[in-house]
Amino acid sequence: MVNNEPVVNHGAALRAMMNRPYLENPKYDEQQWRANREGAHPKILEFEEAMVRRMASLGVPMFAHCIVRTPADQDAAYALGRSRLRGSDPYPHRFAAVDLIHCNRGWDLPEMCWDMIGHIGNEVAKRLSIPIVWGGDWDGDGDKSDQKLYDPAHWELAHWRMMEPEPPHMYNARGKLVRRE
Ligand SMILES: [Ca+2]
Ligand SMILES: [Zn+2]
Repeated sequence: MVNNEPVVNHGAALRAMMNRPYLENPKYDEQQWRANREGAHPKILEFEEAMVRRMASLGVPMFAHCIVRTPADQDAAYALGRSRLRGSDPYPHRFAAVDLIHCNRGWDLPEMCWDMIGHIGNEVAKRLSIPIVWGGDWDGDGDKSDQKLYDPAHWELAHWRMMEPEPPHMYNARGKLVRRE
């Protein structure tokens, strides 16, 4: 059996991402509520919340840069070349995906850091029993050379293509499910 687990220097990766004082900065809190959560699937929000909290416990400030994109947002992302999908296509950020980035460095992290984030995210998802797909290794086989797109900030519910977006009125401003009909 071949061990495809990537070799990650967690100490160096962690040091490159840590910024404990920033976790107390009001800007950190402000960043947490920037993304549009309206209509997001509760499982992606549960994952996002747990992941941000887990990274903060390690001293690493992260936030959800993007959760829900409306069809118009998706068309804009397509026009800017940020996505290959149009608003009329099925697309994961309709309700089932999150882009998690570093609060100070955004996407600008070395690959060893993304590897560590990927590893921790998969652990968090497993603990919550949420089947998740990471954009740093889409098929989850530990091999990053077998994919066309490397998008390590991106996480999506594994079976979103078989799910329906929930009506937005069932959610409060923080994206929490408030009632079911
Ligand atoms: Ca792979
Ligand atoms: Zn994404």
